[in-house]
Order: sequence, then C-alpha cells, then structure tokens
Amino acid sequence: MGIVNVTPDSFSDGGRYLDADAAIAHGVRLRAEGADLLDVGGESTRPGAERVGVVEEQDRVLPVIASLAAEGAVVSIDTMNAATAVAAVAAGARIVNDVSGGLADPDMLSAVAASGADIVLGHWRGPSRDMYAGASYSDIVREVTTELLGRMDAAAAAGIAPSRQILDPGIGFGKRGAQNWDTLRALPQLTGLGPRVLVGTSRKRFLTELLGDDIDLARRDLATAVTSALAARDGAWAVRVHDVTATRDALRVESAWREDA
Ligand code: PMM
Repeated sequence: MGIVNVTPDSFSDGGRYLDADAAIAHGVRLRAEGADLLDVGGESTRPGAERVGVVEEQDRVLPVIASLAAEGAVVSIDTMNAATAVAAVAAGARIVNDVSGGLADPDMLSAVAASGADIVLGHWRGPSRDMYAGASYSDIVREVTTELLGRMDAAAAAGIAPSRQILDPGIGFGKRGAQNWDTLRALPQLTGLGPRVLVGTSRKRFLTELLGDDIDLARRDLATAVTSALAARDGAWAVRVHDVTATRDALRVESAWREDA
C-alpha cells in the first residue's frame, strides 16, 4: 500500500503533495513502482496534529481519489470521518482506512456497511492531538488483541462481515518506543484472528528511536522495508509505506525465501 498524503503536515512528507495534480502524479508513480493499493489521506495523524474540517478534507482527497480510481488503482481513503468515507467511496475508493477503528465517528461503521467498501480497523486509544495519553498497558498484546476483537464485533454488528474487515495494530498510535516492538512481535496472534492484517511502520518515530534521530529518509525507508518484510513473514496481508520501491524489493526477497522460489 503506497501512501498519498494530501496534507500540509504529515510527519514525513507533509506539504509535498498538497496540490491535487502533484498528489495524483505521486500515486501514479507509486503504482508504477509496484504498489497494489494507494492510500489517500487529507488529514495528518502525526502526534500533535489538529483535526481538519470535513469540507477541507474532502476538497483535498476527492479529486485525487477520482483520478487514481479512474486509472484503475485500488484506492483506500485514510479518514476518521464517516461523511468523507462515504464521499470517497462514491468517488471510487474501495477501502475505508479508519485508524480509529470506528471510534472517532459514531456514524463510521454503519456508513461503511451501507457503502459496500471494506474497512481497515486500526487499534487506537484517542486523538493524535494527545497521541500518547492512552499509552499505558499492563499486557499490551492482550489489550491490543481484545480491543481489536471489540472493533471487529462492532463492525460485524453494524453489518460489515469479517471478510470485509482488515485489522491494523496501529503502530505509533497510543504506543511509545518499545510498546511498538511488543505489538509487532504479536503479529502472528493478530493474523490468527481471521481478518486480513495491515501494518504501517513507515518512517515512524520508533524506528528513529532505535537507529538515531538524525538518520536520513533513505535509512528510515530501509528500516521500513525490513519491518515490512518481517510483517509479511508473520502473515500481514499488506504494508503501508511511503517508499514503495524499497519495500517491494524487500517483499520479493521475503517471498522468494518463504516460497522456495
Ligand atoms: N499510520 C499513519 C496514517 N494512517 N493508517 C493505517 N491503517 N495504519 C497506520 O499505521 C497509519 C495509517 C501515520 O503515518 P503518515 O502520517 O506517515 O501517513
């Protein structure tokens, strides 16, 4: 899954693709580099980010989604707003990527159920404005698993069958440094729950906490390619990344090893 952030303030690529044409060209490039999915977002979820109004969010993402979908791309909309999700599906998105797992907007699950789209249910403990407020766990694996099971039940109750659900452990969301590694280590349990699993580690802070705050983007992308390959090894269905080329190579290496190619 290649990332197309149409935002001024996402934490590693904010502002680069705020213009619709630049964002569309970026999505086309990511597809050419081997992305099977394009994740279009108009609201940053970086730690400390303020919410964006739905009108502005939709102005940013809808033209980009319509154009990329018309080119044949499978597009997801990265949003916590039900109204944006519905408009994005009407514009051609096939997946609603809600990092809050339906918690941020009480209308989200029923809206997605009616839209026919698939949904990404992220593990989330509260808004990015105060990203680490919920970052306290006694048994993180048990708690993340239980909370995701709760989102699966809520989605099913709203009419979204498990086959339309995709789970995401929410790396960086309400999780500090080591808590992210603890969560990633539990991927085999998460992939065992049934639905497909999506993992997003790309350029995230826990990587620079490990490797050094001063590492450049190329090194962050290399680290991302490694975590993405390991996620694939542990059964992830998709990995959400900025640098598709590096991760595509890493995934090919992982699959050649695993499948005896
Ligand atoms: N991370 C970010 C944004 N959206 N969506 C999913 N499903 N999973 C993630 O881990 C995730 C996400 C934050 O990263 P960005 O600001 O670089 O896009």
